[in-house]
Amino acid sequence: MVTAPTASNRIGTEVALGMLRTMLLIRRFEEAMVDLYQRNLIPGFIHPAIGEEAVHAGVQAHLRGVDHVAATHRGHGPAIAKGLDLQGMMAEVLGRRDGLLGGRGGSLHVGDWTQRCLPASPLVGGNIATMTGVALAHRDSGDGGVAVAYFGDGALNRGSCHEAVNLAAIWRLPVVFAVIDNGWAISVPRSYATAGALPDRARAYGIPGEVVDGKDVLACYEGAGNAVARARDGGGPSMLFFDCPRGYGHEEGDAQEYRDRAEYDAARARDPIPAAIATLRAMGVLTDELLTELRQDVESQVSRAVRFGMESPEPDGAEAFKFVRPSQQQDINPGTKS
Ligand SMILES: Cc1ncc(C[n+]2csc(CCOP(=O)(O)OP(=O)(O)O)c2C)c(N)n1
Repeated sequence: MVTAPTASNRIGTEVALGMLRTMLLIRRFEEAMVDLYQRNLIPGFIHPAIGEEAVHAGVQAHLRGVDHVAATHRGHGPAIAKGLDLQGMMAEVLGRRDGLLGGRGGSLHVGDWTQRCLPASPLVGGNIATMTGVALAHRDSGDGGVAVAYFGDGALNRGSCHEAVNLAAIWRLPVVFAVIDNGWAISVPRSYATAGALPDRARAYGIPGEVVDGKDVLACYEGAGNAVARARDGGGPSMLFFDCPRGYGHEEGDAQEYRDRAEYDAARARDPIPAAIATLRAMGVLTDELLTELRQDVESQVSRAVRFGMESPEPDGAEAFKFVRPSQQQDINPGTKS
């Protein structure tokens, strides 16, 4: 008798639990960051991606060390799923000297070149063409690597997005364009700014374009599996459209007065973490004890990161311009010039 594959034998316990761990880590890191921000301890802006954890956990479960990811202004999820150092990340968000970029980049540029997670791009859509270039480098070096570019539905409307996806398609580059369709670009609803159905964008380039439930980690895992394998095997790019309604403001502190309460509540109710927990329980791979253990481990990692970040010194003012412009690597006192 042939039995239909169940979620547990399609995915495997280790991968399933790994994805849950990633989701919990992203969520706790961002909750801790929001708390620090509300206490005025974080300079600048933060753009949490609470509710988008399943996308990064599902996509990045397929990645290998050689692969690259690039994030948007909501960059903590991809960075954590890539395994970046949590303490260095938290220190960076706090603008401290031990941050991954010496505290110069903050939340909006979080990343680590050495881990192949490009510093996030606060220029909307700024990473799309970059990742087409990274994919070209992977193809030419023959290292078997894949590039994943995350961006929002708003970024789809940048002209540079068209150019980059078109090039990736005609050159069959190993890149996955992962569109997180949260329905909004700050206060502009997608229906206002984006014509047509999203998968038609992919069809126009002759590449696969699949809509995936971005709140369902197994759906994200399976959707991304095909796209990553296709890229790795020389089949060229794909576009995935993760349906992921935004249950939060654009940035922390956004009062969302432009938004209908019922729509917000409905988006918020679709929380991928309880959904993943229920699925893993149904698969028989998650017990109460295991969940408690996972949560405790995540809690202690995030608390350690917060403590490390808070104890890290402020950056040295004399070093502030290092890396800003090549000529200023030596010139650490630009105020003396006209
Ligand atoms: C080139 C550019 N234009 C405008 C902005 C201002 N801006 C910041 S975020 C944002 C909306 C982005 O929406 P989307 O790409 O859907 O991502 P989301 O914030 O929804 O995750 C805009 C317009 C910017 N940062 N860069």
